[in-house]
Amino acid sequence: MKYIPEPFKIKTVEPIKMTTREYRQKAIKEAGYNTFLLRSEDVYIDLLTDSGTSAMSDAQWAALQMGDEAYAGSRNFYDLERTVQEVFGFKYFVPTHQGRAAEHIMSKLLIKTGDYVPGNMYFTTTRLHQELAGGTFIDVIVDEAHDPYSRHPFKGNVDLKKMQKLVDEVGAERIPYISYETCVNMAGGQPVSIQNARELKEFCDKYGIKVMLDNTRTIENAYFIQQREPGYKNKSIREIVYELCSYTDGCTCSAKKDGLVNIGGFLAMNDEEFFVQARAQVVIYEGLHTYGGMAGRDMAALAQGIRESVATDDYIRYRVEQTNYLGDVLESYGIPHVVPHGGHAIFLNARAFLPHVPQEEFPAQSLAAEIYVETGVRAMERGNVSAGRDPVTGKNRCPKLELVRLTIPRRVYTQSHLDYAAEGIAKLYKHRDKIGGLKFVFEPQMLRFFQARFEPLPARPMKAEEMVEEEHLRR
Ligand code: P61
Repeated sequence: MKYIPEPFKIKTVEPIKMTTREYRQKAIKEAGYNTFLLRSEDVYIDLLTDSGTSAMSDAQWAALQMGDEAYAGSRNFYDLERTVQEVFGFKYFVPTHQGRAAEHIMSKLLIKTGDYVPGNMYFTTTRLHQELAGGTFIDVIVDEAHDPYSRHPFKGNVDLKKMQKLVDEVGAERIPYISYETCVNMAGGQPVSIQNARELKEFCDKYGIKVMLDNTRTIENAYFIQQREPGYKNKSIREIVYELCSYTDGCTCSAKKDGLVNIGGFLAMNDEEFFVQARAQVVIYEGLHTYGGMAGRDMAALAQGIRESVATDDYIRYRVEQTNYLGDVLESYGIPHVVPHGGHAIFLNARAFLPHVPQEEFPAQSLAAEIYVETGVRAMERGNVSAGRDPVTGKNRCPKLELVRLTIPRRVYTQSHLDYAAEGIAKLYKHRDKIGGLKFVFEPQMLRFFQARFEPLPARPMKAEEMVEEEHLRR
């Protein structure tokens, strides 16, 4: 079968509003050309994020009713703790309200001023917490990750030569841990391989460096391992997830993605001392250590969500293949995007879509705004705006990847929604030469992409050689 049909049927529906182009032009202007600032009501198909946007199952809604809302010692805490231990294999569990809260606590506890924290590409909130704790992030992902057209099957992998270079330059004692992300978000949702995880763990053990997993999309990553890595075809997703985690010392997790819930997160680890310290921090920033910012019912829904996502392989196969479907339709229209297709999203290559808009004029930001005006679909910039400024030089970081992310919420949209989105983008592609760049009119200092405001710049004509260069890029 070419595309995997939904392993569920629909029990509740939520109406969504279709709007006119004129309406959307006004809405995006009011939002300062930033899709984060649009009202959800004004969006037809919301592909901003897969974070907290999943449709919960009937069993999860039932679990919500079973929330034990005790301040201390909620039975849902113990159930969630046991589920995390069983599925991911870590000894200790500390709940938080979402992923960045876990990152905050981990960074505060493990990083000292002047430390270096390597990672397989930056993530916005992860790097910010490392910097706020006095650390410097170092990118150690394989070079292929920065090339939108490299077909490497595991573009999320860490390059051990880059790790060795960092150890030689700064000394292992200044590297408390590596932040190891599964299905690397900023690279296009690209997986790591089990072999890479195993080798990384061996390397790090030699130097006393911890491997801390960003466990946000490990279940999606396990599907790619099952499909692509020799020896894993007959292993279940659950077995692969467990094995992958066994090559790490602990994790942070935004449970709003793979966990199939609208809110939640956690830290987990094997080291008892780190656990005791994390529990001490959680009561300062989040809440008591048996709820960490979640209601009892949230913990109940999350425990059920984690169990469901690994109970059989059907759900995750459908999930990742639905993303792949959107990529294939865009491919059939010749729309430039990151390959291989990632797990949670398709990432348009804004450099190739708008070769006439220089990176200082934020082509991906502009493209996301134009996609909204053309189609009512909301996407997210993942380029120069998201990367922010270097804290030392104050210059824009200008990443190699200048992308627009079309993110698929879990179990929410149908194939026809995705067809509609792709068709609209293909229509826009035909008159892309009319699209200009943007300039900042309001630029927050940290995580600027969330609240920044822009104004449009006039479109510069597209030169023949830019078209040619773009063709070259696509090959
Ligand atoms: C997302 F534009 N992701 O992808 P929290 N690690 C990883 C994540 O993907 C992640 C977090 C940690 C979001 C939400 C979001 O620049 C942005 O539960 C791999 O969101 O706190 C979140 O987890 C943080 C969107 C976050 C952004 C930061 O859409």
